[in-house]
Amino acid sequence: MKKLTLSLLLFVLLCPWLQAEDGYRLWLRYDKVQDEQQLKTYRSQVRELIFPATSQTAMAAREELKEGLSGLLGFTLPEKSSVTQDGALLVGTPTSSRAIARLASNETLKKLGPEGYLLKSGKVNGKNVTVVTANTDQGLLYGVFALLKRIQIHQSLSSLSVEETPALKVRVLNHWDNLDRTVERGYAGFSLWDWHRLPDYLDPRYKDYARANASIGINGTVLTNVNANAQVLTKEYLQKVAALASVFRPYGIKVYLTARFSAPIEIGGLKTADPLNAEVRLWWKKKADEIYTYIPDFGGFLVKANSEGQPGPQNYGRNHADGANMLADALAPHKGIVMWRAFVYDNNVPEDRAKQAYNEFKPLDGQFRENVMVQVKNGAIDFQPREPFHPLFGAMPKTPLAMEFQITQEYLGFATHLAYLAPMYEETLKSDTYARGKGSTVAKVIDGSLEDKSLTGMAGVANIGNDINWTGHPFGQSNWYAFGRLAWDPEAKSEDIAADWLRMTFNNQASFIKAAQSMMMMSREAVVNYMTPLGLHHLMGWSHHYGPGPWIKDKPRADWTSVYYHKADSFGIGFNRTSTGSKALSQYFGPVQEKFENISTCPEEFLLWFHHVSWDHKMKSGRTLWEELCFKYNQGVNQVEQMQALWTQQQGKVDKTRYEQVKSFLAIQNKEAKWWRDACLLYFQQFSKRPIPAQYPKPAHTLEYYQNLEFQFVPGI
Ligand code: BDP
Repeated sequence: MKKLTLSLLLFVLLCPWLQAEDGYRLWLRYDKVQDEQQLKTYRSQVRELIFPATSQTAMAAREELKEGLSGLLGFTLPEKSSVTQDGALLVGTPTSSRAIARLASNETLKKLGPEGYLLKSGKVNGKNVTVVTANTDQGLLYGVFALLKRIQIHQSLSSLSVEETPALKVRVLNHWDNLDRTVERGYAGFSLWDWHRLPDYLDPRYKDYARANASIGINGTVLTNVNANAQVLTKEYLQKVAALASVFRPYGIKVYLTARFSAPIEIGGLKTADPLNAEVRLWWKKKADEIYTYIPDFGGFLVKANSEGQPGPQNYGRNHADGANMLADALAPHKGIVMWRAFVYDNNVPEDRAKQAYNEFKPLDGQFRENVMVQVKNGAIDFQPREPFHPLFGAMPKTPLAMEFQITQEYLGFATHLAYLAPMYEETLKSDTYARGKGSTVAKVIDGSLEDKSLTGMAGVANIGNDINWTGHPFGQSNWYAFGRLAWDPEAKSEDIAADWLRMTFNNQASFIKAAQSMMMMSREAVVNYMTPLGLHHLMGWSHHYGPGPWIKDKPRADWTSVYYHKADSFGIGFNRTSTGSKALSQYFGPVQEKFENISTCPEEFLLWFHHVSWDHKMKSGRTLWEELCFKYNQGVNQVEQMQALWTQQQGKVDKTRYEQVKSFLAIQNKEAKWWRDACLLYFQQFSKRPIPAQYPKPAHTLEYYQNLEFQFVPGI
């Protein structure tokens, strides 16, 4: 018996995937390669390291590589100054290493640009070597992470010839973090930025945060909420920001701040913030100069103006270009940029909210300075579980447009629902705008290739907080990871990204990867189905956005209610945005317009987004619209049940801590999916006056019950 317990204990100790994992290490775990054969091969291919490093970035890369390799291969790699044997790993730029200068052709290096890298097998002094090279140390850092990843996911190191360059220039996280450490729409604890203890105390997490971002190619971070506080632009806070910037700098991560438009009044003592006023312009210029004395590589400003009560140029009768250009002029001497958000809509404008950003911005095309990007949300309404692509993409050929994705799951179940968002991002990126004929995808608009733009970018509203596992839900990490991968390569595939993330975050067992990957791939569609199927949108609870609230009406702003969007009545349901309705479709290019305008060609997943449809409308399945709605809501719940079944089969294949946590969260997701289904169907049934088909479970409670639920302390507000 004793022997058995001992061998069990040994077994557990030797199987890292069964040990406790708190998720802190994210996808950078670097545990020893489990497959003996694989390990042997890697050990024969990586036997010594030659990595001349002088810059902070190169030193950070070398440290990462040494730690990563010693974890993965289980021994400390000897460091040499030149190649002495087969299996040498040679890392450097052509300037730092002569051997590399000889190996990498000038042509290849030119293609790599300032951030790309090359992994190559070759020979130096007759010995087999693996080379990691780039034009800059930042490129080297990315190359080092790529090499480590290959080992983490058990890819071969033989006959390597991998060239990678990022498709987008600015790859940033947007933290909606407040100075009091609350996080707007953040569901993973408080802000990572410990403003009170900064600049003197540098939490080690800052470095791990930077490592994680660099590993996926993220090269910038906006530290503060778009609903901005001018305080962050004061000397006291700039010193704190500078301290964070100093931790991030070696990892190639620039710091950006949100600029409150009224800051000249609030902290500058001026009477106005009019962007055409000389004093105001001078104030911003001096402010920018001051910022750069603290942070010489400061990235620039992100601005939310004249939106949801935020101040902006329109307060002074000026337009968005006037506002953006004033800030751009202040930043230009320092090479800073402005990311000006297109998320604007006004309750007092008698126009479909979905049309307002386009109406506001399209006429300004060509009026922005060169260092301005207009940052457009994923979806003309607001980051819904499924939205058609924003009509601004393709509509402003003279202006660089950046994509803003939401990583935090404000509308997709907070940090308790498992929703892998890459398929949603991919769906949008692949959408064809037809701006320059067929093939003018959103990806091509934002990567600048469609209109030959050099300033390009993608922003992701972060889901990161101070929870031990960073994102609250262990699978929330995959969305952070996927965002970085897609910002680097907007053509990357969700499935591949999921598999890579799973391998690095959990393990390389084929059966586990297959099951967990299929669970991830179905998860976003499940959420769409149990929350807002068939093009429905904006049905969530009032203000906190938790749970269903299709009945929300009579609030101070109509465009914050649900009835504004679903328009359910005795005839049917859905928002008519065709030529007989709000005409929002006129904002899209011809072929897109035509496809959505015609109810028989409009994809059913967008049906109620664009059409007000009769309850008896025949769907492709042969069901009526009402029956289809019942089907979809139930399908969503069934998909969560499938996800639960898939996860239960993984018991013993992943560590107990994360296994149990995911299991519990899936149970919550199941409960809440049923809540969404029952509440929405009961509510819509009042209008359809049709029964819920007998094959589906009856709602657990009455409509009144759901309508009367109240929640006091919901996270993320
Ligand atoms: C909405 C959020 C709100 C944000 C706003 C924005 O509910 O908290 O401030 O977006 O993006 O979705 O500015």
